[in-house]
Amino acid sequence: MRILVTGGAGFIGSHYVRALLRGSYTGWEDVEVTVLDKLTYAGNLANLAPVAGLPAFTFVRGDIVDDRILEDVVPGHDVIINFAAESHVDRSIEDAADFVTTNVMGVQRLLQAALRHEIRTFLQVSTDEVYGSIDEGSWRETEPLLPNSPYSASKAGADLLCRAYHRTHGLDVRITRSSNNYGPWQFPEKMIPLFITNLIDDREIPLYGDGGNVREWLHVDDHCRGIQLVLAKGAPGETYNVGGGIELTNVELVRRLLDALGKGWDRVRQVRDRPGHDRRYSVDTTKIQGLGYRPEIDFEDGLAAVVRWYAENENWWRPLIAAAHAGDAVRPPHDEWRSPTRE
Ligand code: NAD
Ligand code: TDX
Repeated sequence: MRILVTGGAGFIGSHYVRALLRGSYTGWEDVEVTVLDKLTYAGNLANLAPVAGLPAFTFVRGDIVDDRILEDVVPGHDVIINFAAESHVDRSIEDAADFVTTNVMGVQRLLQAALRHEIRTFLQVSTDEVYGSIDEGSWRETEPLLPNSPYSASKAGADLLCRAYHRTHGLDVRITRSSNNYGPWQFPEKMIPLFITNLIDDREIPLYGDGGNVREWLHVDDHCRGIQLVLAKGAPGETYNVGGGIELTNVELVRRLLDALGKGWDRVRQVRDRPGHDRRYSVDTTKIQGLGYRPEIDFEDGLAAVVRWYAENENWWRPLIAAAHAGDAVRPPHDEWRSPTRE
């Protein structure tokens, strides 16, 4: 079986590829994997170093929007798993153009190529953010899509295109909508790795608004296991939520990170809120549980391991931070949100 993993040099895609090629998924030990990745600021070949020398692995640098690349790469694969995306909400608030290009147009080009080359199954990795924000209860997959950020709007657009390619053309498209992921190799712009790396350096951590926003945290390994389950046992045209079950306010999470790193609340700088900041995400996972899914990594253990990973792998993240400070490929989020609202 030949699997094309787009966006496989990023945080979640590279985790999936490493797990797959390590033989973690029963029945899928004999696969060949191609990673197609543009290597944006978030894509990093170091994430794939553990599998780079394997005969079953091929890397191609390229853009999912580029039809010529897709014509070269897609034929001969049985499955496409699309992780490729612009993924950071703050960047989408600064300028959403790349989000629309990659997350909407790129997915359409990929779906069209999948159709042309008779790909057996196309799995789109989506997000719980497409549902919007929910004060109480949890979303089923049948809830309407009410995205609030340009990022989530672009992901919702992709989900709708996936649905349309299934309904119109009969393409076997499956969608997973996961809650917030955490784990090693996550680019230090997302909350958990940004805060851990800042705290290691004894820098302040910027907490948006009142810190009462709630996120549901899922270890990346559990997310990838959910994706694999949907590939192996899911049904064409269906969407599956993938959740972790642990909901925390940002303040509660910050307290855990401060404790883990032996720091006090004086490291927290409360800054202006993210515009359009979703208050709470929560997914109902009854449907994927029907396929046998349950998260395996306890949040406390998982978070402690992630803190250790960043402490032990400074050679991975320091160059990324240095590039950010040099104003290179990585731009910090909008300055205004970082200006202190409380001293
Ligand atoms: P990431 O930003 O770490 O990685 C994205 C990868 O896609 C990078 O390797 C990048 O180089 C590549 N890429 C970007 N544009 C491309 C293009 N035009 N062509 C080819 N490659 C391109 O993101 P991530 O956190 O690993 O997220 C992966 C997927 O999972 C995304 O689709 C995201 O929307 C979704 N998701 C993420 C989370 C989360 O908490 N991180 C939660 C739910 C869903
Ligand atoms: O500096 C920060 N300060 C802060 O208070 C950052 C970066 C974030 N936050 C808050 C905003 C959110 O309430 O922390 C929470 C988590 O923020 P992010 O890590 O930016 O994640 P989020 O916006 O929830 O989106 C993430 O989960 C769903 C991923 O980035 C998406 O790709 C995924 O789809």
